[in-house]
Amino acid sequence: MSIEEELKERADRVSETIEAFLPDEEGQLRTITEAMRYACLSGGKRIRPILMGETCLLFGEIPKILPYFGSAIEFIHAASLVHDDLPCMDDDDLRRGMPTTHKKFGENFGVLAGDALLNYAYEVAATAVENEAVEAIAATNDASFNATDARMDALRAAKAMGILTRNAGVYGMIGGQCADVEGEGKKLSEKELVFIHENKTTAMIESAMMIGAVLGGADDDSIKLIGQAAKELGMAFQIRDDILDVTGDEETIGKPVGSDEKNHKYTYVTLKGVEECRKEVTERTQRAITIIDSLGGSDSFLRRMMLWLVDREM
Ligand code: GRG
Repeated sequence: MSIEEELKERADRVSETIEAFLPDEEGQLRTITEAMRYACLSGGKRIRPILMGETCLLFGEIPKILPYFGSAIEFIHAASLVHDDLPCMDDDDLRRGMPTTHKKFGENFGVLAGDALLNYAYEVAATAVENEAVEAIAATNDASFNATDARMDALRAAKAMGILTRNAGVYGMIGGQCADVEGEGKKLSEKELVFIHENKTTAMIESAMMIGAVLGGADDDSIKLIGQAAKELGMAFQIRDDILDVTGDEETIGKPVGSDEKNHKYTYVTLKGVEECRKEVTERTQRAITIIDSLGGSDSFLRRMMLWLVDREM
């Protein structure tokens, strides 16, 4: 099977999982639930949940709460795309080859669908944390359970919740977006660009991989190393995104090419040119791969996926 086929198989499984978590379209909430489902179920590579699962497998088995966190991170990602496409942000009409959520449901429901998905992500993740806490308490009163394991699972769920919320927030993705908006139309320094990329895009890649490591039972040093690898990968991923915005094919990437120029965005490509950017993508990817190899991942799907991500055409 090719890497694309393997990724597609995993992405389809993620889509089934998130579809099962999403609220049904019904009653007075029909429009908002339809918009939430549209924003989440109209394509997408699902790389964050897949990265979470594959990182988890480097350290242990997939625990039963991972689908909650995998779905939650995809809901946050979808919310961010819906808001990013709004007229007050990038004002884009096309996403994943389809009309953007506000184009289909109106600007008001674009705002509301983003809000609802962001909150729904936390509702789903909080359910996992609550379930693990209930099990840990039950285990202390029942000799047939291993209370220490149950308490560790509860602690890991709480840690995962912390990572999920922090990395999406003002000290993560939202903070990066704020700096991006303020930087529009300005010539930025490399330091300013790195701040934007590290927060707007990389924080969510970091969140996915670190949550995977935590839920897989990695020790603190390994979690830190995964964080470093994710930072390199996330930066390489965003620089690749900047390159594709200039050199990509609209049909393959599913959104308009030249969106950064249209929005007067100063990107890595504007700063360094395409060739220098390609070099940086390779170097950062190599550093990320070296870390994954040091953690025993030299034969892992995660490693192959990372190489594909930074060389992708979509
Ligand atoms: C409402 C949660 C929330 C946030 C508001 C608008 C905003 C703040 C943040 C935008 C962040 C953003 C859009 C970053 C870009 C990251 C990026 C490169 C997205 C493309 O990710 P892919 O390629 O997309 O994984 P698919 O379509 O495959 O899912």
